[in-house]
Amino acid sequence: MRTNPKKWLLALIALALGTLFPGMALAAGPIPQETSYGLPRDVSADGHRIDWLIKVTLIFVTILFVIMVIWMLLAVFKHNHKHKAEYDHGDSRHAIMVGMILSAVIFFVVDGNLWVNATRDLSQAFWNFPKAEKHPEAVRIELNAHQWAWDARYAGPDLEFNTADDIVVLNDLVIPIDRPVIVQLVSTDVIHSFSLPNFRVKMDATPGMTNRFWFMASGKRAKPGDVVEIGCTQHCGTNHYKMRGTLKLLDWEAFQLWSKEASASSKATYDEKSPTRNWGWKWKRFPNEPDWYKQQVDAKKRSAALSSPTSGTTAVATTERESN
Ligand SMILES: [Cu+2]
Repeated sequence: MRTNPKKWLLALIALALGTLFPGMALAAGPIPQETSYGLPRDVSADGHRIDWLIKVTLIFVTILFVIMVIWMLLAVFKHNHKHKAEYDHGDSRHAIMVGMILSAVIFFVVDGNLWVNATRDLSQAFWNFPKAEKHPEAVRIELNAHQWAWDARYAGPDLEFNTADDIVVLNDLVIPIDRPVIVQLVSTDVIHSFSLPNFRVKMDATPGMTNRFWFMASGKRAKPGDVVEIGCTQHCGTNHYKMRGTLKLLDWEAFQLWSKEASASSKATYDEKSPTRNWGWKWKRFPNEPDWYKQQVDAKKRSAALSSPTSGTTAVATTERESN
């Protein structure tokens, strides 16, 4: 019986679609739940980009795997004792051309797809810091990795880092949903790696460097009160396993309330001699990063000016200075 190539192609396409569609159905439906198989549940705005790359690459390599297995089976069953063996070194023009064309197709389709889409994802999302920075309600966090915990710091109401009203937490972070979170990450001892599997985000904490990344929880994929895991993905010593933290997701109002309370209690217990409190730094401005502090102060002035009875003159003054 002859194998029908059309039938095989259809079977492969069906397999490919079957792998793709469960993910798509989840993305469009209700908030996905954690399962004990597959990828960790995605709660982020951009994690689906990484998942797409993984799924498509899985489909490509599955197709290649099936083709290779069929090819080997054909070789086993077609070339048997019924005919005399023919030897060649594989250096004929035909053999070299087939090898090169096949390699080129795999390289340009599988690796090319990864390269083009990963580059696009980096520029549109993961390395698109201006997108996060221009959001007026973006949350900034300073993160200090050390053996064996994560110290995190939020600026507090004075909008300045390393002051008495900073919120300082250990291992358990809180962020708002649908607001970008920008993190500056350092390490005080060895290399650690801050990992948020549910956001498809990971960044090394390297001694002597300030590394940055940003991410955002999506209201379409997570609900307020959800808690996801933080892990260290760089083996960093005996108690590496202890660097498990949590990230709690709140809606914007609840987050503001939490910040207010956490800042008040941090301020009340502030001890300037405590090394666990005073490890922060002035928010580092990377090239082309707008002056966040100035922006926030200006925004506060603007809203104060608008709500005051003599708003006219102050608002004009602010606008004039901006246009200069
Ligand atoms: Cu670590």
